[in-house]
Amino acid sequence: MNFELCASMMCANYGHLKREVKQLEKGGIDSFHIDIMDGRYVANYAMSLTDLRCIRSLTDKPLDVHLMIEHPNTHIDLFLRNLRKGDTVYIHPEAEYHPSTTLQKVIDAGMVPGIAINPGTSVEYVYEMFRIVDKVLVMSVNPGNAGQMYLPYVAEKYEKLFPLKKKMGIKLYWDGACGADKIKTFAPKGVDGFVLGTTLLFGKNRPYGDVLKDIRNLNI
Ligand code: S6P
Ligand code: MG
Repeated sequence: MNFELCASMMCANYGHLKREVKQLEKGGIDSFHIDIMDGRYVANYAMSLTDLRCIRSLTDKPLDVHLMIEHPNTHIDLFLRNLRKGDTVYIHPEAEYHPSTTLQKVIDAGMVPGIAINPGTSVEYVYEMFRIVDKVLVMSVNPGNAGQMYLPYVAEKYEKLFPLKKKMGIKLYWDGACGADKIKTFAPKGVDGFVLGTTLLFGKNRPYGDVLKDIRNLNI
């Protein structure tokens, strides 16, 4: 069965960033997930614009940029001008007064518009935005850190989202604590892609290609 695998680059080894990108690419990763944090919307700093630029220059694969920053509208141009057409930009709707205006900027720049929904944010709160976004990043941990525990109540939100995929023309992506069990259960139900971090891909002392091959060979 077909699903996308995205590498969460905040979990990569920054001592060898180029090698990491090349090995992930060779191993068959579909896209690179770039977690940008501002220390305000979430209490952490992960990747920066410089990291984004560096990874953008190392690969022709798509990037998906997950902006965990307050008022992304203020800084969105900085990111858009460093991306290529077809890259994805996710914003958190709660971080913006007028999220649709910000999303329109993403669309006008030729990027794929997305929203990220926190575990505590309801489908109803973001419903109208489904009319203009292509991708929905469903957080199964609270945003801010890698290596957290899966929050099982998110599964119920997915049940509300699956019937909306066709109706609203959205694709669903999993972000947070993604293990093989989650891919096995949720890919057949309709999750289109999975962000892989420390739970499944990084820090395992196994070649990325082997891990990715095992995931593609899961019996689903
Ligand atoms: C969290 C961030 C995520 C994580 C990723 C880590 O704020 O948006 O993209 O980097 O989920 O994966 P894991 O398997 O370590 O939870
Ligand atoms: Mg993320």
